[in-house]
Amino acid sequence: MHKNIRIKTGDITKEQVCAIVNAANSSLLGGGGVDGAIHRAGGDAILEACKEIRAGRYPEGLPTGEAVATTAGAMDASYVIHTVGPIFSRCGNACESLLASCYTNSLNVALELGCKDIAFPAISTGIYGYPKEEAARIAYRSVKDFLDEGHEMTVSFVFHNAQDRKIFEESIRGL
Ligand code: AR6
Repeated sequence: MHKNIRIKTGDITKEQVCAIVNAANSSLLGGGGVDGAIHRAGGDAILEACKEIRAGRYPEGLPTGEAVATTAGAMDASYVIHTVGPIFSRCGNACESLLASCYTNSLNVALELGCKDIAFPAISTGIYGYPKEEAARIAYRSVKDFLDEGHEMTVSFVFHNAQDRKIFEESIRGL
């Protein structure tokens, strides 16, 4: 395990880090899963900031694999970095590179914000149906490659339950 990677079980909205990542959809206007939890915990300020992003930089919605930052509203984190994971049944040959882009682009946004720590949920592995084992390997490799470039960042993977955490830990063994 890379020395700057942490694996946790819990609610990502409670993380006391500079940035938490949201597994959003391209509308940026909220949804279920971790997206719903983040908007509920952070309050209206997040939705307002997302609407501004839609009105400005991304009128057609945030493309899959891209990442943008907003306030974290009432949460302890300073920022939410919204990224859109691929829908597994629709991404074909591009699934792996799109999911890797979610992690890499989110990390680069965190870097631009001056963050030294960031927490990720298991992007695309809920409603978007990405197989958890494969998603784990892609997530871990993307983060490890970024850290191996020498960036100073502590990265947490936060799983909603112990079973998902176990799948992740077993899937990345030996990487
Ligand atoms: N803390 C940490 N992880 C969580 C939390 C939480 N509070 N809540 C759920 N998870 P999903 P996706 C886990 O479905 O697959 C939304 O409607 C969950 O157990 O949230 O990328 C969006 O608006 C799972 O392991 O995201 C999009 O439309 C992981 O977060 C769509 O779902 C991701 O599951 C995105 O689907």
